[in-house]
Amino acid sequence: LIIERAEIYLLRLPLKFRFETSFGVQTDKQVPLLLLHGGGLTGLSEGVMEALPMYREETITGALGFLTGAALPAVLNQRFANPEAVGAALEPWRGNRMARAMVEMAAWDLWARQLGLPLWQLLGGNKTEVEVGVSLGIQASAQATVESVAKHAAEGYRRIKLKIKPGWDVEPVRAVRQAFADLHLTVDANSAYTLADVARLQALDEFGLDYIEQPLAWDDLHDHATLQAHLKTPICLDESIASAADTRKALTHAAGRVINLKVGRVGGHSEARRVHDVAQAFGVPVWCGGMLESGVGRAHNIHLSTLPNFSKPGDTSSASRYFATDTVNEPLEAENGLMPVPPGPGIGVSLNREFVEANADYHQEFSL
Ligand code: OSB
Ligand code: MG
Repeated sequence: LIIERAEIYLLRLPLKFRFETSFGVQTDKQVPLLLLHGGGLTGLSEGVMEALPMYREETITGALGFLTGAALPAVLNQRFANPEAVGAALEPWRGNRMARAMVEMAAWDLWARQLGLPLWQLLGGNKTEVEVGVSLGIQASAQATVESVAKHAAEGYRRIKLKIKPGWDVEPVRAVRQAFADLHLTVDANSAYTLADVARLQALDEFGLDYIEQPLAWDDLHDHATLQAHLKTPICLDESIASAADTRKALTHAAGRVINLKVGRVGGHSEARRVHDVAQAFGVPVWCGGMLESGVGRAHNIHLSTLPNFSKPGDTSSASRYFATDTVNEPLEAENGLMPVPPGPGIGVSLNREFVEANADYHQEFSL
């Protein structure tokens, strides 16, 4: 595996919906793309870092500096045995897992394309379609929440996740549960609560939620363990899990009972597989989260979701929900809550170069 040349694109795509979370309101999505060229083929990846460090600490400008100043020079024009070795070349550097993931994931795609095999087979997956749910932003009222849930449940999504924040939690959950007694329902607080809110979070126990996602601080496994001991509902960790080591520590100390696994957050597919395996050893299910990715990131997520311990529906809902035009040519649409794995070599999708080129705020090419 030799990477001869790289390109970075940065685009801003308008979102079809207003996405409100405990962080604030989002109406568009900045999409960093990495192309790695080698042997006449191209591997693709998408970064999940955002403009500002709201979700975790990484930012797009920080990633551009790290990629151009350190990561890309370290991997260009060298011989690697496999994509895992590409990721290992970036291991000496602290943090920056989202930026490292861009390089590692594009290397996986390039390698799979060179071998002529779909990524899911190389990762060790065993499905040709994966179960998906949907993540719904905070709505203006309980009534509007119930209507949005009704629409998406009717589309066949296998689980509905509601974003919550202090002051907007029990009311929408009660309204949805009254309307849909049997729905697989979850909530995601994106770190908005503290241990002082334990009574409020215990009040959610009566609604039969599958899990409560990331109630407490992004960097605080200890407080999550304390909270889990006071809740009947399982805690699902998202922001707090950046590695397989974090997963081991979280599960050893019962800081949660479910893991939201995002390949971009943990540094790439190799580390994602290790997180998956650690969770499996603890008997803990994982599911594939999302970061409002365009088609490139979405295709990676779908391939990863074919591993056996992805035993709960993920957040990779239909691409057409998010964007009028996607970064890839192929539609990525779920039907009856099942997302087909894009067939063909690598991640199975091709870049919509014309659209990407026309919408790029930034484009840079690298070779040594
Ligand atoms: O916490 O899972 C999250 C989107 C952006 C940042 C964080 C999160 C999310 C989502 C949306 O919940 C998942 C998706 O539809 O891609
Ligand atoms: Mg989350």
